[in-house]
Amino acid sequence: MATRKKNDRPLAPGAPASERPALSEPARPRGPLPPKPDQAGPDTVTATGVPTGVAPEAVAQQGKYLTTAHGTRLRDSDHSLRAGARGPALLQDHHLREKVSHFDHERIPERVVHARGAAAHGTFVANGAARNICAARFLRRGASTPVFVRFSTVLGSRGSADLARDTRGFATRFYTDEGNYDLVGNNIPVFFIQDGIKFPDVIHAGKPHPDREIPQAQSAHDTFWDFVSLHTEAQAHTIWNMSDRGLPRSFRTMEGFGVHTFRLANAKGDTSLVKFHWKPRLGVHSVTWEEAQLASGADPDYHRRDLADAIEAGAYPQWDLGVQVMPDDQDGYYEGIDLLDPTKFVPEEQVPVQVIGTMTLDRNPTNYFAETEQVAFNPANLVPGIDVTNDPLLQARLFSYLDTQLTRLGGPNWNQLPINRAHVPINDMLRDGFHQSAVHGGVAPYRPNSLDGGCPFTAGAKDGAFIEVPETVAESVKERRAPTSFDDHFSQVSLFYRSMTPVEQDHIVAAYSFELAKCFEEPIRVRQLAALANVDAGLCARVAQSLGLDAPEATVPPADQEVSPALSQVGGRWPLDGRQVGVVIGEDSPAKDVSTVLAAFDNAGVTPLVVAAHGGTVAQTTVQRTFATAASIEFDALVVVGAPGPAPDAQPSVDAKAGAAPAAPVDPRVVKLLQETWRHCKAIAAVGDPTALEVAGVSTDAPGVSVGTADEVTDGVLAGLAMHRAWERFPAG
Ligand code: HDD
Repeated sequence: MATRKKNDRPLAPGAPASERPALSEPARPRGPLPPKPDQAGPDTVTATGVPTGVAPEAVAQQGKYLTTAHGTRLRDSDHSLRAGARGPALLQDHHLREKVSHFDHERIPERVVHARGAAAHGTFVANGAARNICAARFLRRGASTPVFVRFSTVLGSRGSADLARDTRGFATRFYTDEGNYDLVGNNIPVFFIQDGIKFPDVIHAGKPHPDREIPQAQSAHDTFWDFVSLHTEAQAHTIWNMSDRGLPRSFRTMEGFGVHTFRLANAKGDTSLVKFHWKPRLGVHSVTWEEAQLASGADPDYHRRDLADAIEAGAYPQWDLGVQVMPDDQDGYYEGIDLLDPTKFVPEEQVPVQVIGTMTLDRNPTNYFAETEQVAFNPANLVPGIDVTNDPLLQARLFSYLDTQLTRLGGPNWNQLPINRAHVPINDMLRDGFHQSAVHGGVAPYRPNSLDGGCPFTAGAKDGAFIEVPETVAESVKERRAPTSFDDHFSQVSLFYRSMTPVEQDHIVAAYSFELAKCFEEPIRVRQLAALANVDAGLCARVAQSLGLDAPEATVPPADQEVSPALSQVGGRWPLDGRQVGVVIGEDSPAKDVSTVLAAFDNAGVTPLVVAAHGGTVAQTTVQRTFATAASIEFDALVVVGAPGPAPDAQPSVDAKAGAAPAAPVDPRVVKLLQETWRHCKAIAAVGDPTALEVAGVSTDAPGVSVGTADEVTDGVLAGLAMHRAWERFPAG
């Protein structure tokens, strides 16, 4: 609180100038103001677990007695107040009105894009490698910073399926000791458009058709392909969506990208241009299109469940944060690549990614709405040392994210919500507005002032102020125009396709063929084929053949024939943390074999899920999935121990007596599990009896298939899991 000084007394009207107090502002800041109530929320911990000092029993729903929203204890919350047990409800019933009225207003507008998401808390630890290029304190060696990360799909509504073919959002908030820094990226390093003014266009085209509001959460429809075939700069992003990147196996196995080029400044003010990368320690893996479709029905929460389960199981996902560093000569080009064009990436072979720290996600949110839904990221949340560039897509984002929260979170005070609150003192001069939960002290929320002792003061560079990097603005003509370097819409799309392995190229061909076949209008298919002709003649010919159309000729000169192997996600051996294996058993499966298999997977950090004909105990083992509830999509590999046997309820058919075929030797649901696992190129094994595999048509000498003792097959399965898939089997009939 400001203390009034003697000469602060109000003047009588018309007092002579000589009697007026000195006009100058206070010149030195006084000590810090006491914390405001908005810096100590009503919850016991802040969003990232920092204790606020409030007793835990004060948390809603944790206390002993049920109360109204105003704290009065309630005797009954199950019956409304009525005029007699069979009479009408009374308007007097405050609790009925409060309970129903609050419920009526429980929903807020979903995000206009990225509505469906899942999130987790964690920590980022810097390794200090960025010390020469960036002054941000959270990048100093050993600095440990709380983070909150939200992953999302882009197009679908909040209740849509996780495994839609789509881009995934990868938004990270660092609660640094210099304020919040938000890196709001995607799992794809390029974007659909070059200028933010086109964002409403691409999103309107991708969202369901406005008349019937179908299809949900997907790009396989006319308006999307109409737009991207006309607006060919979108081809750069589209091919990534048509690749395996559009169908991640897990949020834990996705790369993340800051997309734009950012400008870093070190303590001396030297600057460099960087691209941010998140590299998953588990590798980059995807599912097949058939699995994605199955998952959308069997488990629409596939990714959300996987993230929460892995964290709960202690398999904490980790990503290394890396940067590609380019010199900042302020013209924004690097060896012919326009760094201000967000449809372009910098091949890792050209500029390697240097790791500057590691993020570990180790805590699930306590409450989805309070944290995952109410978190509001903003690319404009920057800290000293990290600045934006003139990328016209980024420039529009600097406006959009703050603006959208006014509607979504109902007013200008969303930054006071626990999940959005910075972990540093807030001394702004923003006041009032809907849902103001701060009780501001002081009388002078304006600058300059003398009544609050001039506070708060502005800071200088030494006090940790954010100071924009001084940049010469080269062109000063006010115009609506893109630089000519933005005209190249195809060379990196070709590079991407050429850099894929044959199986990845097959997936891309299949994806374009599927999506375009879903378009009703033939001119749209023909126009998209014309774009593909400029990407790769072979790709275009294969998609054209699938659609039954002619392949057009390219209209731009062919790109050079370089490749970037780093773009492919096939190959390598990866950690197994949090992987799941289905272990199918029957009444006659040897209990010793079952326990050997389960122990081997447990020891390797893989989660075995026992599948049997019925729940309870089978072969002395607790069953986790029955043939009715098991779905192949939740297993990264499948092991059959012994003979799972025929369907338990299989009765000899009426015709059996007349010599018809007896009941199938293997339950058809097990056959289906095996056939899907086979088609999806996952590891398969049989301990002892290979009958089930043979009935399912699984070739026992194919890559990724093992038959043998319990020890032999678990070794084979673990090796198969480490390679993710036996793609040699693709396409498996
Ligand atoms: Fe955006 C949300 C990522 C371009 C406008 N965006 C949003 C989210 C992510 C991205 C991950 C979800 C954040 C969360 O989990 O809450 N957006 C991107 C990337 C882009 C991009 C990587 C390009 C490189 N976005 C972009 C443009 C605009 C927007 C050009 C507008 C001009 N984005 C929004 C938004 C959203 C959003 C409408 C919806 C909800 C929100 O912001 O908070 O303002």
